Amino acid sequence: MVTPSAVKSRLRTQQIETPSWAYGNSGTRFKVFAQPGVPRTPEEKIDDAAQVHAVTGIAPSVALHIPWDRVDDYAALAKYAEAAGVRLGTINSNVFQDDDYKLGSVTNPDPRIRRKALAHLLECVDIMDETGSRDLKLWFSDGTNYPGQDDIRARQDRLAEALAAVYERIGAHQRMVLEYKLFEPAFYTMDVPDWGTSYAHCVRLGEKATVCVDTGHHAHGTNIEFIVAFLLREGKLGAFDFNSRFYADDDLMAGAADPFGLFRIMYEVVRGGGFEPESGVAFMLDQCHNIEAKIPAIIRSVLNVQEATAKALLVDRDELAKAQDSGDVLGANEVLMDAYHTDVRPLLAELRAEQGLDPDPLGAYRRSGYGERIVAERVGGEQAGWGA
Ligand code: PSV
Ligand code: MN
Ligand code: MN
Repeated sequence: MVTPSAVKSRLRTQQIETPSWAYGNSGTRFKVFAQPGVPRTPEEKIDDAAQVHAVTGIAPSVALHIPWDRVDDYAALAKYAEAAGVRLGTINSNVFQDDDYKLGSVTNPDPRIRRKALAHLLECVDIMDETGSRDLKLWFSDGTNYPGQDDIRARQDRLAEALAAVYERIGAHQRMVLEYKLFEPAFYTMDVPDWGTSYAHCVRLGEKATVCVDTGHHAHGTNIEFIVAFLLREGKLGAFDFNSRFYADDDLMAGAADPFGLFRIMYEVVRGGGFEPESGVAFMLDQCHNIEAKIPAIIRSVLNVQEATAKALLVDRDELAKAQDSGDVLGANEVLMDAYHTDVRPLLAELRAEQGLDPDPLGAYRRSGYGERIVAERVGGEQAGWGA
């Protein structure tokens, strides 16, 4: 029997990192829709992230993307974040936006471009030293578009070489998390297309290298919770990039398209010990809000992850094990579905009240007037955002 107070006490430890780029303007390759009031600087993105934390209580850190969040003094930026009530989290490297990277970054056939990409990754580790960040997130857009375009094996060798150089550089308390993606921008081969490729590289590198599961980066029908269970069992699940998708890498609000899928993932996280703070699994959002208001959408996403987690924690694992061990197929399924069908919103409202938060985070944000204030104040200047 799982008690509501046991669920609440575990939920008190939850932390979900929000991505700086989700606060800025974004769009698709067809159009970027500018919204009034979006941040013009990394500091303003941090201010927005602090609002999300203030009303949810579970989003205490913000991930940076370099060079989108380039500043002269990262230690000062870390202090700024602290004063705003959040901290700087994962550093996301970006070796996909320069013209030089047309044929790849660390796997490019041209050694000059490989050196340039590696230098960027190493610079990201320097930045981590200044911000105090634990994790370096590596995502490579590298791949090929046509059969025969480049040597698939040679590209793996180049990738391994770059990863080893970064691994060598990271400190004892730092980690690298290697993200994979099935396709896009490359459409024939991606050099890190799936969890298996990421896992194999991470195993070779050592214990400071783990896999990042971005929920939008799989083929249709992929059982993501199986991947989660497997990686946790191997001690190789490092991080999540949560978002929701219908078709490809849609980057919609986590839990929007398939809340049941998010629940199934969170159940395996809980089951495999990934929800224990010592597990080191980082829970991050990686989203873009193209047509909806950004800060409320990020609040909604954080709450969706929290709701899925509450339901996962509600699963009566003793009852489940009994049903599983006795081969009671329908009974076992019912235990899981009972938890999923529970309306956890009253429990979460109660938890927030106990924590001195408004039970209704979205309402609290709307009533704060912050949204109107940033529209009035943030006029002029370049709007920082995806690709800025
Ligand atoms: C790539 O699609 C990705 O998921 C990676 O995490 C990038 O860092 C992020 O999106 C932003 O482009
Ligand atoms: Mn991602
Ligand atoms: Mn993505």
